Parts: sequence; C-alpha cells; structure tokens
Amino acid sequence: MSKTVITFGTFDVFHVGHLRLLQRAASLGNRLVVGVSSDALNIEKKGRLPVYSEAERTEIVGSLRCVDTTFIEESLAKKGEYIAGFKADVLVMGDDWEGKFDAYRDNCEVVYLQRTPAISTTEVIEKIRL
Ligand code: C2G
Repeated sequence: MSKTVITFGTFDVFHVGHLRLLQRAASLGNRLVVGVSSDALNIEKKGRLPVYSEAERTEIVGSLRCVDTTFIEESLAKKGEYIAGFKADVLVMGDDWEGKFDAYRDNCEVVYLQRTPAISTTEVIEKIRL
C-alpha cells in the first residue's frame, strides 16, 4: 500500500538539519516528494535571494537517496494544490511551523517534526563570513 509524504523548504546551503528532516519524513511513507521553494518565494519568505539557485538546490535535494521527486514550490498558498496534485497522504514540516498547516488536516495527515537544534542556514553563512 503506497503512502506519499510531502514536505517543503528552501534547503539553502544544505546542512544536516535539512538532511535529518528529509530522512525522518521519508521514513513516514514509501515515497517522499519535496517542494523546493523558488528563488522568488524565498525572497518573499526570507527577504533575500538564496545563496544557491533553485536549480542547484533542487539538484542537491533531488540527489538524496531518501527523496523520490522534487518540484518547485512557487507559493505557500498553493500547498493544497501540491498536496492534491501528488496525492500526498502526509504533510511533514519542521516544528518551527507548528500549527501553521493544521488547515490541511482535512486533506492529509499533518506531522511537525522537531528541528535539529543549533544549525541553520543563517548561522552557517555567519560562520563562513568570520
Ligand atoms: N529544519 C530542521 N532543522 C534545522 C533547520 C531546518 O528540521 N536545523 C527543517 C525546517 O523545519 C523545514 C526544512 O528543514 O521543515 C527546510 O527548512 P528551510 O529550508 O528553512 O525551509 P523553510 O524556509 O522553513 O520553508 O512551504 C513551507 C516553506 O517553504 C518552508
């Protein structure tokens, strides 16, 4: 019986926090679909262009053994369409989004996973700057 998991993110300057989220998400089903935020969406979310382009970020995420399919997430508001389009059974997000996507509980299971502490793209960029 197939169980599709879907998750979303920018995944800029890829790090173990991203990896562990994707690995744990993958373990909740037998197909993992990842919406990688477009460059334009990242500007909306974080007020800046990502370090790596959407093509590079998609290439990195798509190369992971635990990821089956990637697509470009154009808008946060299209989540319902993406979930329906991929017939996702489970939406997984890190718990920094706790509660934000409960409205999709009518469409699929919604699971918030604990973030990996003490690592973020911003911190990695700051460290590299030093
Ligand atoms: N994450 C994590 N641990 C970290 C950093 C990130 O578990 N130390 C998780 C986040 O909670 C998220 C995923 O990794 O579920 C991707 O993180 P970002 O690239 O920062 O994604 P975000 O900007 O939160 O985009 O539609 C939802 C948005 O596109 C999510």
